[in-house]
Amino acid sequence: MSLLKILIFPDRRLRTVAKPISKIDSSIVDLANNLLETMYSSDGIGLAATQVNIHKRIIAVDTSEEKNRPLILINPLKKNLDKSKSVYEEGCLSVPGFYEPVERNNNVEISFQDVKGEHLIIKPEGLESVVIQHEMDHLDGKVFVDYLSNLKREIIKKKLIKERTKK
Ligand code: GNR
Ligand code: NI
Repeated sequence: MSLLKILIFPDRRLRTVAKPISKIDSSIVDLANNLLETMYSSDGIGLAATQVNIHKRIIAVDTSEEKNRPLILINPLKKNLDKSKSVYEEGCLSVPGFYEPVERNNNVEISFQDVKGEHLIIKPEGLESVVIQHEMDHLDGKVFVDYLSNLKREIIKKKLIKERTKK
């Protein structure tokens, strides 16, 4: 297993649209394990391959208290089941130190493949639903700051660029 380096906003590579995974082989299983290892070691509850500069449609999620319920979603697709939405204070490993409210759908159905290539459908609830939608945005080159006002986003951008120059 290996720890992967996480891209920090406003890195343009976070804007890349990831490609579908056509063959789920051992290299994809390795990538899944590396995403989980990187997510856990960064204290994240989700991680998209886009964030580690790998532009394939695969995400890792674990919203369990004990951090013992790893979930890997390959080629995930979302269907909104109704129009009901909630706001949640979101953070992102690619936007370290900033937490802002984002509105997302409550009731979604996610179809995906697992690491065995099996086609599955889940209806996630609560935080898990928020995180899966947040991760799927990454695969489309979207970051949660895109939902904020231009002013808020520009302030966050300036601060993160300044942080970067310190390192
Ligand atoms: O670790 C994370 N926490 C989090 C909190 C609220 C809403 C979404 C998230 S996802 C984030 C990890 C991350 O950046 N995934 O892309
Ligand atoms: Ni994120």
